[in-house]
Amino acid sequence: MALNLGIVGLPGSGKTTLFNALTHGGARTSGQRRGTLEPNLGSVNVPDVRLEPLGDVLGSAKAVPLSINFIDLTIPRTGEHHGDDMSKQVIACLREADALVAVLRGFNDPTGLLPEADPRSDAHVLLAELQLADLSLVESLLEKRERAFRLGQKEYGREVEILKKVHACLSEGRAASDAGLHADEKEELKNYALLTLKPVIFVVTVPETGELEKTGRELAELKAIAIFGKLECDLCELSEEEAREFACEMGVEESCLPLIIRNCYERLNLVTFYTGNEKEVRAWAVPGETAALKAAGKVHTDLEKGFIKADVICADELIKLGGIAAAKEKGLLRSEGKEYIVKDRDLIRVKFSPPG
Ligand SMILES: Nc1nc2c(ncn2[C@@H]2O[C@H](COP(=O)(O)OP(=O)(O)O)[C@@H](O)[C@H]2O)c(=O)[nH]1
Ligand SMILES: [Mg+2]
Repeated sequence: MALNLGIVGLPGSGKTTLFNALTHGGARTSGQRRGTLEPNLGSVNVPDVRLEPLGDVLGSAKAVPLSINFIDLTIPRTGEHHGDDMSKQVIACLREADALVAVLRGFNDPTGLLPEADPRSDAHVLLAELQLADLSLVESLLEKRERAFRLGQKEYGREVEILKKVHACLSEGRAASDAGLHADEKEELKNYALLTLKPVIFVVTVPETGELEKTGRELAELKAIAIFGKLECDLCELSEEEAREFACEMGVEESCLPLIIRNCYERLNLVTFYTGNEKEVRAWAVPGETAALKAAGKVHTDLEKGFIKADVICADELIKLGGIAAAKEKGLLRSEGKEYIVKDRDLIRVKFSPPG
């Protein structure tokens, strides 16, 4: 199952350029098509140095890395869009997003149509737009649920209480994540995919010369990552070696894909685990503190339903030992139950009773 990241930002902030750099896609940038709200979709594999050696020791025919789906979507300022219901459209597109990558423009618009770069102010505008989209959704939900509750559908009582809390928070201009909801309350609202409940990773697209330090300092409070969007996009046209040389010359230490992946893992507190047999070895990501049973369910619902136990070993250890047989011999393949908390780099083989 892939990780879904929504690239959001104001028009002209460099989203499509970043999207192209990340996916090596050829989506048109807004210089070429200003004003469209059509999202771009693209997918990339998460580079993983363990996957191949792990496949080798397991004798797997193929290796399947974790993939990340990117969706590139413009969030227009209120009043700039003419669609009938912008907030619904945006929320629908970002429903599946596990996190948002918010792109802030740190370079000055070459066409001069946009105001001078002010990433901090753009961050406020962007967050305000996300809050407004949520507020509009929560208002209409609250109205419907309160009416249903008054008319006797008492099962909505709890949801109404939670929605009221969120509504109070959003109407004060704060994010739903500031409403102090407990995990089970968030779970209750899960289907509504509130944008301001999603983790946000701020990215500033900086000019190729100067400013970086200043921007970096200013944006420390947002924990923003600075990237050379345009430069990295241009690097896609070069061969790998040329690109590396050029990036080195320009002082780009880490390219935007690994940088964003790393931040995403940190922010979402993700751990990687592996499954593997002769057919394939595959990487998965789950939030830290996930129990083996839930992780098994991520792989396949049958594994969760019929879960008996899981054989577990750290992938690095298995690679060093050279295979499952050696691990068993040395007694290093542990047998764990459903409550076992999955650790980063675990290889997990679930024993289950097939349904039916
Ligand atoms: N100097 C500079 N220009 C950029 C950067 N990222 C995007 N641009 C330019 O800004 C314009 C808008 O970029 P685009 O990716 O279409 O923005 P979007 O509307 O957010 O998708 C294009 O002309 C890009 O070439 C960057 O990191 N540095
Ligand atoms: Mg665009």
